[in-house]
Order: sequence, then structure tokens, then C-alpha cells
Amino acid sequence: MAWSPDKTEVKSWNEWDTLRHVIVGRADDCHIPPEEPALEAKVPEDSDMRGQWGRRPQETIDRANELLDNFADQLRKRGVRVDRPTSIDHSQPATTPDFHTDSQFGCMPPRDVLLTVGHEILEATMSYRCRWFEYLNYRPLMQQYWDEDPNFRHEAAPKPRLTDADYHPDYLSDKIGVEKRLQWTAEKFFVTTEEEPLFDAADVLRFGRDLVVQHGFTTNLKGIEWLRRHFPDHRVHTVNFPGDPYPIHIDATFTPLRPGLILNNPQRRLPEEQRGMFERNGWEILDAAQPAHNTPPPLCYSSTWLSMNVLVLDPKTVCVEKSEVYQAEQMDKLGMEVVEVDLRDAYAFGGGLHCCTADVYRDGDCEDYFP
Ligand code: DAV
Repeated sequence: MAWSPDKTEVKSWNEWDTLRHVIVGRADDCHIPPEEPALEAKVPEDSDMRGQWGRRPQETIDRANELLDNFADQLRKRGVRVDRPTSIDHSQPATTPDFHTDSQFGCMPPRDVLLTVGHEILEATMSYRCRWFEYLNYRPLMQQYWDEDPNFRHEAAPKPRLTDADYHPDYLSDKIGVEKRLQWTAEKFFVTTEEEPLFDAADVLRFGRDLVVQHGFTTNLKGIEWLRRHFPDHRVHTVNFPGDPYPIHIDATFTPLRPGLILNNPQRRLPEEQRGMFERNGWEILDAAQPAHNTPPPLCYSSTWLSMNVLVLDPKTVCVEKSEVYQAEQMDKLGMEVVEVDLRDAYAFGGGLHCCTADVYRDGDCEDYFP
């Protein structure tokens, strides 16, 4: 049955079929959280964020909200239904029997927390203490979908304990240096241990029957095994990208645009031995265009490669950040219509156009692209 704006239905099997209903995050009350093991490993040695924490400056919150509101309006004008989360108070400390953190993170980006697979939305375990309660920002929407769609499966992965046993102490110095980090990621020695299953939703890409999951700082092998057991009708593939000294989240590294075509970050190429399933099935893996910027904006966790963190609206249409002119040009040459979205001043809140959204409904069914 065709999608109707008057009826809520949760369904999305991949990253590219026509988008009908989406969640766009909010910058409200976002914090730079205090130091904690997993977060320290992600912040580059020379970052302006080292040693800082607290509520983000109000003018940056207002500006990011303005851009996110505009993006939501742009999507609505194209006929996409857009829902927004309800921010909790992120200044509240979080304490469990196992850990304490003096503040939380924010209501951004939803892609990190919510994994939509078919009729299910799964709340990820997360791997940062400051993000343990982040799912609460989305619970009003989850409850609404639950009430309105009788086929919606609302699931939550087991909450991790996040004791010190979850993190390798070797990683917790600010003087490691990029060379050492690159060696460690090539050896698949990451900040998180295999104490218990850990994953962020943004480490997962959906290709119909196949899920491609990045092993890195935010997702460990037990997390991937948990996903494999949780989705028994899917094939779950583990990938890693040795060129990334701070590997969190797959969506500035590997970007499927349509069946048969993926952009890959040229500094973080998928290793040869992991390309088999794509090559055997005639998929092309292209190097993404260079970012337009040499540095990320101030107080930003992410790299300049948010250039390739695009949101595909359908196999011929893609949202690209407005200043990312090289990425837009490449999309144009690939035959895609480019929708320009001004978002760079919101990057610091956790990412780009893919990050700041989470799928609720896309057309299409669960197909097997890698038979
Ligand atoms: O390149 O810093 C950002 C991904 C955010 N979801 C990077 C990864």
C-alpha cells in the first residue's frame, strides 16, 4: 500500500529508497560533556575541545536550531513528514550503580541512537556514559509511533554497564599522536574492549537483507554479534577502515547512494579483502570528492569528511551541505539532483545531514542486493 501522510507507519530497509518520514534532531541544551574514556579517545590531540566542558554557548545553540529548523522545512516542502524530538535536561548528571558523569550530551544526532530496520526502531546501547540516557529524547516519538502503528516494533538493546572494564586504559592519554592511533586502528585495537556488547546506530548501514557494520571506537565485535543474533533474517557484515585514526560511525566514511553505487572516503578505504560481496554483485565503490574545508568548525567532534555525510532522498536526489561544493559537483556528475542545505554551523552538534536525521519511513521492501 502506498504511503500516506495521514497514517503513521514505520518502515525503512535501506539508505536510498524514497524518504517519506524522518526525524530531525534539535540543538536544544546540547552540552560538551566532561571527560570520560571513550570520548577522550575521539577528541584529536590538537582539538579546541580538549579540557572544555559545559553547556554549549547559547548563540551556537540558537544558530544550529535555526539551521535544523530550516532543513526540516526544506524537507517538508518536498513532501517529507518531519518529526522533532523533545529535549531532556542534559545538564543533569547521570548516575547508575556503575558510573557517574557530570552532564549529558544532547538531542543530536538521532542517527547515532536510533536504528530503523524494517518495521523496527532499535535504540542502540551507545558507548559513551554521557549518552546513556539519550534515548529519552526520542521516547515521546517512539510512544506516538507505538500508539499509531500496530506493526511498529520498538526495541532497545541491553543497556551496557560502561564500567572502566569497557575501555582500554592505553588509549587514555592525550599524547598518543596520530601515527600510533593509525597503527592501532589498523590492528583493530580500539578504545573499547570486548567486555560487553556495545554499538552506536550510526555504525550500521542498511542494504536491505544486508547490514554493514563498522568495528571501531563506538562498536565492538560483541555489539556486532548482538546485532547478528537480534536480526536473524539479515546477513551482518563487519567492516573496518584502517585509515581513520578516530573511527566512530560509518557515515562519513562509506556512503551508499543507490543500488550499485557507494562513495568511500579516500583516506579510509575499505580493505581489499572486505570488498568481495560488493564486487561479486557489480557494485561500484568510488572515492568521494575532497571536503571543501581544511578544518572542522569550532568545538566540533567530527572531521572535515562530514562533506560526504549526505542524506539520500531517493536514488536520484541527495541533500548535500551547501558549502561542500566538490561533493555537490561529484553528485551532479553521478546524475543525482543535488538539494543544497545550509548546515555547517550545526556540525559541532554531532554531525552532518545523515547524522542529524533518523529514518522513519522509506518506500520499498527488503531486497537482496547481494545474492
Ligand atoms: O569523520 O569524524 C563523523 C561521523 C559522525 N556520525 C568523522 C566521523
